[in-house]
Parts: sequence; C-alpha cells; structure tokens
Amino acid sequence: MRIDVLTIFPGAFVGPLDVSIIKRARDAGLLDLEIHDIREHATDKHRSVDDYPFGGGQGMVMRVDVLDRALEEVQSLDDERGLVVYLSPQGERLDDALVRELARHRRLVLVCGRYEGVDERFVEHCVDREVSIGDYILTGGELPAMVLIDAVTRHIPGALGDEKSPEEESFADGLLEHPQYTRPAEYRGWQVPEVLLSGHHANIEKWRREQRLERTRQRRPDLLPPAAAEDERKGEV
Ligand code: 9D3
Repeated sequence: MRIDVLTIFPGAFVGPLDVSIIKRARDAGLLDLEIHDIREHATDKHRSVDDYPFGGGQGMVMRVDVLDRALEEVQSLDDERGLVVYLSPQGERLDDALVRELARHRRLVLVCGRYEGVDERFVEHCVDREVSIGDYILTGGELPAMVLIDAVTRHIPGALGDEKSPEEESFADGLLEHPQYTRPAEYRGWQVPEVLLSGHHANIEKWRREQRLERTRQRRPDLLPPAAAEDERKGEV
C-alpha cells in the first residue's frame, strides 16, 4: 500500500511511524509512506499557505490554489491517483469499519489541515472522504493522520507478521478484551484469579468470556449486540 501525506509540518511525521509494526511494514516494502510539505507549492515571496477568511471571522484558512497544486503533484507521482482523505473535525468518525474500508485501497493521499481549516472548494472538488478521529479538539490533522496510518497498516496483509490477523481481534466480534496476568502469581498479596492457575481450559475459556461480557456491559454497553443491549436495558441480565 502507498500512503502520501500532505502537511505544513512534515517534521511531525517521525517517532510512531519509525517503530514497531509500521517500521516493519515499511522495511518489508508492504507500506510506502511519503511525506510532502505543502509549503513547497506556495508561490508568493512569503510562501503563504493560508489567508484571511472571506466574510471575516477568526483565524486563517488554507488556500485552495496551494493545496490543489500540492495534491496534483503528489497524485502525479504514481499511476493510481489514490483515495483523497482530508482529516477534519467535520469528518465522519473513524471506526473499525472505516479503517477496513480505507485499508482496501492501494493508495491513500492524506491531507492534514491546520488553522481554522481549508477553503471549502478544495473539499468539494478534490477530497473523497473527510475523516475525524473523535469529538475533541486537536491542533491539526497531523496526529489524526498518524492514527489513521497506524490503524490501516495493521490491515495490510503480512504487516502483523506472526501475530494474529486483525480479523481475530477484539473489535471484530464487538467485545472488549478479558484481563491478562503474568508471573508472579502473587505480588504484595495481589493474587492472580485462581481459575487461571487451575489448568482447566474449559473453565478458563468460560471465565474469560464472562469477563469480556461484563466489562463490555459496564464500560461500553454501546458495543453489545442489539439483543444483549436490549436485555441490559431491561435489567434482565
Ligand atoms: C472555531 C473552532 N475551531 C478551533 C477551535 C475549529 C477547529 C479547527 C481546526 C478545531 C480543530 C482544528 C484542528 N483539528 C483537526 O484538524 C482535526 C481533528 C480534531 O481536532 N479532532 C479530531 N479529529 C481531527 S481530524 C483533524
């Protein structure tokens, strides 16, 4: 998979992208990640990428002409134009289903906004999907882009190496994980649940299933399958 990122802060794209699964995927040639500086497409002497909003108001808006030139050049680097994703607080919320959908594309072009946002003509004419990572205010689209890259990379065939496939992971069946323990079996009097030390595999499986259901019920009832959620609502379980 190829992912191109357009940003005015190319320097932000280090650290998380250079370790662990993403590093391995890049090293193995499964992920080609290219970062591009939008400012290189500014033409005036101050190299402006933003300007005052028509109609007045607070803050600055990213210019449609600069963004469009940056996008055109990046798209021309490959015979596939790629799905253009604009990271924006106005976007649809990123979830497991959307991650899987994005992961099916051979190429993604991620556009990171800063300031109050981008000129709407860019969104209208150049953007395929507008995506948010959740209802809280961040400073720009760079961290959301890295979150998206991380989540999508896990779905590239081979990227997880020997680890289990993302299909087997918790979110796919809609429940939270059971708690995990390792040695020592007792620490400062804090005991590991007896059933896990019993070696009785059927009991262990049953206990884990109950833990997953109970945790999901308590912490994330919104994840429960509709029937279970209905029982929960009526206080029947
Ligand atoms: C006038 C209100 N705004 C400033 C407080 C709007 C605003 C503009 C730009 C709020 C945040 C941002 C920068 N955020 C992103 O570009 C962003 C984001 C986010 O803030 N939260 C969750 N997902 C995303 S994706 C991109």
